[in-house]
Amino acid sequence: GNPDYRDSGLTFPDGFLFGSATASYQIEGAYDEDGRGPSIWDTFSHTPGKVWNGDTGDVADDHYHRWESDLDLMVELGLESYRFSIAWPRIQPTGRGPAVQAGLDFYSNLVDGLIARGITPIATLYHWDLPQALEDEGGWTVRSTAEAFADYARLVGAALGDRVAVWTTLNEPWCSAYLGYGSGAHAPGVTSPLAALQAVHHLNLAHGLAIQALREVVTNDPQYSITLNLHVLRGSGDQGAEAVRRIDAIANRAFTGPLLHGAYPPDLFTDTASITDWSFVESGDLEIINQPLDVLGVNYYSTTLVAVWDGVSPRQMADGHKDAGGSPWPGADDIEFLPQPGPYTEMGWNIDPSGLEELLLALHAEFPAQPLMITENGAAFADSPTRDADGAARVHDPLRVDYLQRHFTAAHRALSAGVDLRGYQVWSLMDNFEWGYGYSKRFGIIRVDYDTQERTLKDSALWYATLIASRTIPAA
Ligand code: PNW
Repeated sequence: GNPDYRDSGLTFPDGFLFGSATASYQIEGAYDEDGRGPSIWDTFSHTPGKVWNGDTGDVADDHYHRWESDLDLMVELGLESYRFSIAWPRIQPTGRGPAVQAGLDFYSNLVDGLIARGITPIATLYHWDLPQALEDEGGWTVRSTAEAFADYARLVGAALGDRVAVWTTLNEPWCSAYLGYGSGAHAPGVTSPLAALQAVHHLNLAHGLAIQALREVVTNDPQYSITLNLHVLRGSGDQGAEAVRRIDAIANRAFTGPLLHGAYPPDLFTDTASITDWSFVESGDLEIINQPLDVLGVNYYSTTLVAVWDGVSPRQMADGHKDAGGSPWPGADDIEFLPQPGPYTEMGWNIDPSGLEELLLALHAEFPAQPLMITENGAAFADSPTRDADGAARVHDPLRVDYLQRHFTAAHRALSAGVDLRGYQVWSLMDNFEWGYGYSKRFGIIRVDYDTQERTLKDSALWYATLIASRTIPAA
């Protein structure tokens, strides 16, 4: 029990899945090949001023053409699982209609390649690349998008549902709703508190409908899941507890409530009453959303410090979000987001492994029977390539190694306390398109040279390979 979490020598149980994660738009490129339709991220990244440096996912890591050699890198690391996402517009270019065979084939080959290498496939159906044609009809603000998502899930489930081990419906609906339709920092770049709350519900509904559709077509008894980026909140000042309650309602319980308790929290309705009466929640929706989850995916990077604003001094908004004009916190204009003590990653996010332990323990306390999986954790740092004396290409990234060591220690502490934690997918397998930050932030444990597409295992990748091979946390 080292209070700074720099422990080594801790061993993980057999069956605990050591893996890594990516997402389609962030790595694939080939944005107009084999019948792929445009997604909201193509539109957004091609709109001047939306993404740092005008970067786009047109080429990204060119993984669409390099997937086989990328699989071989996974073998070098000894990965036991790989979490990837499926690009909806490769399957249905307009979000509706029959499946494009070439799109299904790409993911089918990927899944076969994983299984042939002994790597468990964890497939996410939606990591933010909504077909643009559906956005043109209202996107996540309208119910018909949730219904279309179920049809898409059925097509993918029918094609891959004999081999995928874990199905994740949505990645981080918080980001889709509040950054996509509230702050506007993410595609489609809408800045409307009402639209954000409509999106929350239609994303929740899409999850439930998709699980129902998958259950109808899969044949291999997979696990069903969703991945949430729950906020680990700390309060400051006299009304710290009230500030935490407010942000917990909108950021966390707006999802865990319907998903795991079968109801939206009443305080969410009262907190947002000036924006909407939530009449878009129809009778029967909560039963659809409240599906048993075989595993709940947890993404964790940092903590959040909140206070009730005094209304007089300048309101602090050090929340680590790109300022894109709107607020990601509908109905919370009286809440401040305070700066936190460092150290920080290159994103400006504070490093605090105790938050991961706290989150896992809190989830276990609230949902004791719920298995959990860390579906993302990792860090962006501005590491750079060097050559060793023998000429070998190296990337020394001691800050990322330290970050991972401390967060694996936090996860191990939660396991030891009785949390049913099933695995850990490091974000990310390789440097990639970091959304509004383009290629300026590198989360990979493998470096990508964007001029040559050359891949180099960073020291963190070698460290992770040692952890996986020994199942024991090495010294950083
Ligand atoms: C997650 N925020 O995104 C995503 O699932 C990944 O695709 C992404 O690359 C990774 O975390 C690192 O950012 C987030 O502003 C994006 O709070 C933004 C936020 C959180 C998560």
